[in-house]
Amino acid sequence: MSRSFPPVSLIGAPTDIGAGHRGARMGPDALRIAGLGEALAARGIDVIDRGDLSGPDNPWLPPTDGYRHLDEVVAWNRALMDAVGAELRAGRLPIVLGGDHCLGVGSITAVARHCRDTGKKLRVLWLDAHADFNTSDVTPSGNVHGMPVACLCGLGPDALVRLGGSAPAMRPDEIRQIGIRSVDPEEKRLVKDYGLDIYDMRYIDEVGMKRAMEEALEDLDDDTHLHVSFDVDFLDPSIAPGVGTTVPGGPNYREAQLVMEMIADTGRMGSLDIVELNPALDNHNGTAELAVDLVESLFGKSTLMRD
Ligand code: Z70
Ligand code: MN
Ligand code: MN
Ligand code: MN
Repeated sequence: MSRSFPPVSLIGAPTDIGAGHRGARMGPDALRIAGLGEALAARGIDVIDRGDLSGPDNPWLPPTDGYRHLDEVVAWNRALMDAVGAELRAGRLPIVLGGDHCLGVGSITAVARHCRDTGKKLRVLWLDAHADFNTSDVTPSGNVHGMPVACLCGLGPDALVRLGGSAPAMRPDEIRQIGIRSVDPEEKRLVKDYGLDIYDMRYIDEVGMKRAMEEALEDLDDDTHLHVSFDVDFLDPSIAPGVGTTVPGGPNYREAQLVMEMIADTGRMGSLDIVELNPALDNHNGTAELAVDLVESLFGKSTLMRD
C-alpha cells in the first residue's frame, strides 16, 4: 500500500433524535455487522472500536418552536463533540457511526476546533441528497437533521451554534456539497444568501462526477484537514434503500465509488461521518454493506491498481 492512513477510531452514536423516521439508531451495529472494522483492519489500518456513546431516548414528540427534541439533540451532540475531539487530539481519525445527520453539528464543531488549535485549514465535503440548511422558521418538519449545515454556519439555536464555545464553527466557504437534489423552497433562498458551493445533481449530470469532484477538491494543500460527512441518502435509492428519506436521481454505484476514490487520492481525509443509515428500512443489511464497500474505497482500496 503506497498510502498510509492514521489510526482510526470508530465512535457509535446510536440515535435518531433528529430524524423523521425511527431506525437510524440501529446504524452503528448495522455497520459493524457489515464488517466495517474488519474491512479497515484488513487494509492494514490500526482500528479501535470505542463502542457506543449514550444519550437520551427519542421521545418522539411533535416540534416545539420549530424544533423536535432540541434538548436531546444538544445532549447527543455534546457527547459526540467531546468524543471526536479526544480522538483528534490523540492523532487518530474518528469515524462517526450514526445516527442521523443532526450529529454533523457535534462532529464538525470538534473538527473545526481542532483545526483552529493546530493551525490547519478546514474543508468539509457534504455528500447528501439534501442541503440540510433549514432553520426553525422555515423547516417543513422541525427535524434537526435538516438543519446541521445552517447551525455550523451560525444560523440556528444558540445551544447548537455555540456548542463548541466560539461561533460559528465554520464559514460557508469551507464546505462543498455534492449530490444535492432536494432543497425546500425557503431553504433555497438561505443557501443562496449564504453563498454555499453546491454541486447538485443537475450540475453533476451536465459536467460529470469527475469534474464536479475536481472542483470540490480544488485548493487542498498539506495544511488542510478534510472532513467527509457521508449521508447515505446521497446514493441513488436503487442501490441504497436503507435510509429514512430516499430521493430519486442520486449517484449510481460507479459515480459513488469515483467520489470516494478521488477523496482517497487527496490523502487529506482526517475525519468521517457515516449517517442516516436506517436498518429498519434496509434489505438484508445491503445498504450497510454498500456503505462499508465505499468506505474501503475512501481508504484507498479501489485505487490499488494505480499505485
Ligand atoms: C427536509 C427537512 C432530511 C435527511 C431528510 C429533509 C431533511 N429538508 N435530511 N433526510 N437526511 O425536513 O428539513
Ligand atoms: Mn443529511
Ligand atoms: Mn440527506
Ligand atoms: Mn432522513
